[in-house]
Amino acid sequence: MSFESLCVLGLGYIGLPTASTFATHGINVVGVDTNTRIVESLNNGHVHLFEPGLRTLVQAAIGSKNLTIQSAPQKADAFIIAVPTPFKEEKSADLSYVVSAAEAIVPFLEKGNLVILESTSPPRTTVDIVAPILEKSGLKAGADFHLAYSPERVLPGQILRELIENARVIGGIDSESSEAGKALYGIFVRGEIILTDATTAEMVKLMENTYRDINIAAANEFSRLAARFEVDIWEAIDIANLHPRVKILKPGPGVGGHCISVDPWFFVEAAPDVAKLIHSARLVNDGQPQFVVSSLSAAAGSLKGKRIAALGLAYKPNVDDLRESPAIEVVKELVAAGSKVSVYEPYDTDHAIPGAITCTSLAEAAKDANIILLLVPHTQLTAIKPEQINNLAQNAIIFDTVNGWDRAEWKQAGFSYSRLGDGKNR
Ligand code: SAJ
Repeated sequence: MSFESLCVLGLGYIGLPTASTFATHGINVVGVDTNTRIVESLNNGHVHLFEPGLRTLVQAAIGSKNLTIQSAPQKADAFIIAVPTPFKEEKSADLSYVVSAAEAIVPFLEKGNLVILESTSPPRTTVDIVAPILEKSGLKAGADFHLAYSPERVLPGQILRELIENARVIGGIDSESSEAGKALYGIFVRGEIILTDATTAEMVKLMENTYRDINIAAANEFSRLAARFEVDIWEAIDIANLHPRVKILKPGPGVGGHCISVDPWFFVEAAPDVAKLIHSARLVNDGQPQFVVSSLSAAAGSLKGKRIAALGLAYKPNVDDLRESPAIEVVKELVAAGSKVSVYEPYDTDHAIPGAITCTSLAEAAKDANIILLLVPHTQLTAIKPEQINNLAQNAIIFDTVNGWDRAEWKQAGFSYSRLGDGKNR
């Protein structure tokens, strides 16, 4: 099967790089987003997301005339659905974007087309939800058009490389659909392409992120135990990881982002009687901002009225993505505790948190602070030296939630320095 045209629905962190990569590999791509602001800004050459290399890639794709951006789909050989699947307040999956995208394809669907769902979805979404919607076209899934689930597995910050190099899972609703998916992604994927069925592919995606969530929860729980038993968790992890079969991840203020903090809930929602470990891990990670605040108050005394410079808001280092960020939860808790919080996020100096002051520089945030709180180990934040803070907030207490700074260096400069999960060096 060969493809000349493609329609990608959803131009976020996955859809936009995917559409652009297909376009730079010679496919005629229409990128679709229902948000007209995104459509306009892309058409004006402005990329609304920060991901290393993405701007250059998008500009090359648009410049080649192989990528056009519009707000509605059109006829194509293949369609990729890459819209978000957020979760609702009660932690159930919100499939409304997937449903709308599938409905938007219906008028354009033709015999022989391929439809791929990439959005992370609860098990059986492709078969039980997407197939029936597409069949409203009068065509039969499998018999008349191909349908497959193919999860994205790329790491934000390394999306462009991983999109091409990572192994790709393609789960068709039948073997012809899997083969069609392989022919499509084979255009640029250099990693292994593994074929399976749609529900297995959905489950694989959720298992990968759930596995990581559980492992981070273990690290976070260890950090709480270390604080209790006067052990330095960072030292203990380094030693434990010398064991050839142990690889403990890093504790921190919690798990954020739109993937790992969300996907495990899809299992919990779908099978609460079974997914008990998964549920507990979620609760541990979601409780970590609270642990940061109680550890900080153990180190610095009452937080009421204290001026705190909170450094970093993104969900992880060196990205501009603030979705589900535990750093934001920490700031909210501090505001609720009566602290005067000044926030500096170098990748997004506009983001406002009610009750906190948004700052555009380190100097603005740290000036006369009682506490300097490192929440995200962005390279430019871990590069901060004690001398810089010395000039701004000489007697500040340093609290490092991510082991981003060198304890000895700060101690030597005369600062009181504490680290999350370090019960030994208080
Ligand atoms: N984190 C820790 N400790 C660690 C590692 C991470 O606290 O040792 C935190 C991070 O700070 C962040 C969160 O976990 O808040 C998640 O970060 P991450 O780098 O582990 O993962 P994501 O969410 O950026 O990307 C994940 C990846 N999945 C896996 O590694 C199994 C990526 O490959 C997926 O494509 C992506 O989810 C997705 O879109 O599903």
